[in-house]
Amino acid sequence: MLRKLVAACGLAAALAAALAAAPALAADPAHDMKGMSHATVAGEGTGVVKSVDAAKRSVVIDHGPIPSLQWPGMTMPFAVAKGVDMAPAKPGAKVAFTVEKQPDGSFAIVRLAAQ
Ligand SMILES: [Cu+2]
Repeated sequence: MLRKLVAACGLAAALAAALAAAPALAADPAHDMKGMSHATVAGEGTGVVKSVDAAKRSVVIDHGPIPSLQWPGMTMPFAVAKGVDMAPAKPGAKVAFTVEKQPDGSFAIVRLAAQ
């Protein structure tokens, strides 16, 4: 009986915590709407690095299809966003990456990892 009561209390505490957390998520509607009007356009891809220009933070990748962007496979250059480690970008290396549409309409790599 006592054990049941403790369990019930634990559940109540968990519920209270969940309820307390929920308003925190909804409490920033302005931020939410901003996120919606500037919806991020991004996609995940994999491919083979063809060439790298470290100084220009540019990498040419022969990438497979990226369904979320409705891109077929192709070889194309990408800018690599500031702060993204370019170490995995070595000619001939297989990489997995995330591209994100920039304000100017171009796509930049925002995540780059050896595959
Ligand atoms: Cu492409």
